[in-house]
Amino acid sequence: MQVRFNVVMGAVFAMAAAGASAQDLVIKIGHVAPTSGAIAHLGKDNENGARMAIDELNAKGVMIGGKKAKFELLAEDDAGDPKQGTAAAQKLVDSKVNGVIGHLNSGTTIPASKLYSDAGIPQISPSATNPKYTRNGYKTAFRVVADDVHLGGTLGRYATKQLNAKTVAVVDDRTAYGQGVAEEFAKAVKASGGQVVDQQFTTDKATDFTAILTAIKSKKPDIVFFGGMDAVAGPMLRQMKQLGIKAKFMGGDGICSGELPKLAAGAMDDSQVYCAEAGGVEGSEKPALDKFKADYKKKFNQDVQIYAPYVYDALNVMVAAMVKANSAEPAKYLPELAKTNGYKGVTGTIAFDEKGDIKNGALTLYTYKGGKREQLAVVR
Ligand code: ABU
Repeated sequence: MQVRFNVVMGAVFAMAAAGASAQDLVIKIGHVAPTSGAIAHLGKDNENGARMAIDELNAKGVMIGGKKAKFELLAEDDAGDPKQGTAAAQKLVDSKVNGVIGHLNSGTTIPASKLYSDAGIPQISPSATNPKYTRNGYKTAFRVVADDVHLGGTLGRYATKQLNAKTVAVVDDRTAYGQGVAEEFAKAVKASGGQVVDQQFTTDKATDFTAILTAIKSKKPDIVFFGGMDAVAGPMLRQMKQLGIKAKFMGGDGICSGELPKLAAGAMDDSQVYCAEAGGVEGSEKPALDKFKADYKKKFNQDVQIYAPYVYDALNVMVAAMVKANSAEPAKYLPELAKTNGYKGVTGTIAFDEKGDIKNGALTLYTYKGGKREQLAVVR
């Protein structure tokens, strides 16, 4: 009798802690990103996107299985490290989350995806762009951004055709993302008539690029492409300036943040840096994204870095599938998630292909002027 009383009271206290009533259905959404380390500003941006979605869903009151859903965010920090990524994933699996939004980096998302797949837990990455993530045959893996084939390929063609580059040097940070996007960029440059005159490597923790930049300087490339994140790109731009390298600088979505000018500490000339975000909207879809950005600024007193709107959409797409299935049980809503087609998000219309990739994904090309990101074009 006493045991039963304790079990019941335990459940009551757990619900009270979650701000839920006996009639509520508590739905746990895991979120993983690096909220510590060099790209913590990006990880926090992602987490804010998830909090915004959760707060709105709870305020709106979503009914699932005849009960009012009470969404809880279980936010984990993986520091962008593959080992910490799998540890965070295991923690979420053990907590029996209903779904996961994350991780931010391809290098953490890919190994973690096996754990979620083994546990049958749907996962949507808002930012991991390495193609391998959705090519392992895991039915639980989805992403709402274009992949590195699209990113690197488009940037490579842009370099030769729009920027008229004849020669490029390519640097990557040896991460799953950096290496992948750099390879695709080099492939597209060569295929569109350009020449890769140098290839250098660094790490995602490096701060001194003197040796590789000195080697690159002697080859006089028109463009230096960097496969990696903004926290490394910023100091690299500073050191390019110190060494008198006048080449344009390009990178994928990982460098395409609002923070890059600060990280480069004034070492970016206007229209020197080009990058692409792995998504984008235009025309009638733009007001929704503009509204999201304004709401985000009001709520968090800062601008969106890159991925917060994609996190927000990923979480809402997951919940839309739960509503359609009338269940938050992973096995029940996963088939509805896979069937997502025509979901109108703030980052555009979302549909998944058979691999879990976004269909007809867009890219947004940017340059920087006066220390601010300036949109050039949305391409598909
Ligand atoms: N897509 C750029 C940053 C995240 C990643 O894929 O590692």
